Amino acid sequence: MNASSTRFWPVTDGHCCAPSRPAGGTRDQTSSTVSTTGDVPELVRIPAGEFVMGTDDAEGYPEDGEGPPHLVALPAYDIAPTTVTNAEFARFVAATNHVTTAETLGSSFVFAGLLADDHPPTRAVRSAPWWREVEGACWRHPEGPESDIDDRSDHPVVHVSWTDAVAFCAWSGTRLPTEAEWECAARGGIAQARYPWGDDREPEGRHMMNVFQGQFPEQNTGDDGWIGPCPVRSFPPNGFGLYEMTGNVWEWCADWFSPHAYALSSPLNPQGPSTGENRVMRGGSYLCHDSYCNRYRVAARSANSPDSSAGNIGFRVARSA
Ligand SMILES: [Cu+2]
Repeated sequence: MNASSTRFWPVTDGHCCAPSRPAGGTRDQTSSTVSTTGDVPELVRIPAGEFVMGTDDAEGYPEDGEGPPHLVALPAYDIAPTTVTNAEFARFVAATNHVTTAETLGSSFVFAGLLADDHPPTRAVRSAPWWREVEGACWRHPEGPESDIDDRSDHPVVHVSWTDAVAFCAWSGTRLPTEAEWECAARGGIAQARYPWGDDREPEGRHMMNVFQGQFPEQNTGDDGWIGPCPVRSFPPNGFGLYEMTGNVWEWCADWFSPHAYALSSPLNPQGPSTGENRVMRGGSYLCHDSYCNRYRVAARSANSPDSSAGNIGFRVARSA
């Protein structure tokens, strides 16, 4: 990272490993004008049942409202095995001419370590200066206008807002998973484990997800094989056959976020708070690091304003069975 190219941007704030746009604006906007005849990705059926949601893990963040563990019952639902890829999102845009929030606003947030050394000066997020506001960054140009996704068709689409994700869902006849559906899916049928595969982050020294190794944020050793996002299906699936439920990119969920959500929620198919400022994001990203933010656990929670976008936020779709 080049400190001399940093100007601090006081308007916004950094949350966890992802920066936020101020709440407001198109906050409640959902797209209702697109058709529902799009390509529906092949989804995985999660049978009706109960699971224990949340954790009191000592490594967790109680202030995020990760606990207490509580029993939740869900009807059967379907969920995508991977996050939506650039190829899938491109088909949606070709069919609908959807313009993303980042394209409308003219910028999005890029991790400084992924910018070319000769990238022009960028504004940094004050509380998280490794995030740079890059003009022209969007899903087609993840590191700004000079970059492209020509060799990233199987990568997660990124720089998509919650609003963009909901528009994709409407087109494809799907919806975002609720936070409870997401966590049930991420657990892969294993009760109260820390990760989708168990409690050991690197069983027998094997990397099971794309997160940050090294000295955050200066030096990513890429021991897991990746510095930035990786193609979907790069790591083994969980017990439900779902890929990259943790690491790689944050995933938007349907719910409004509240740290008190679990105390107020129904044990039967909870839908989250009825209102709020930020939407839930789950799963962590390639920037999560145990020294700074270990939100790559299945119970970890984060949130962002519905207009926010960054190079580490994507989504996967779901559907009621
Ligand atoms: Cu994080």
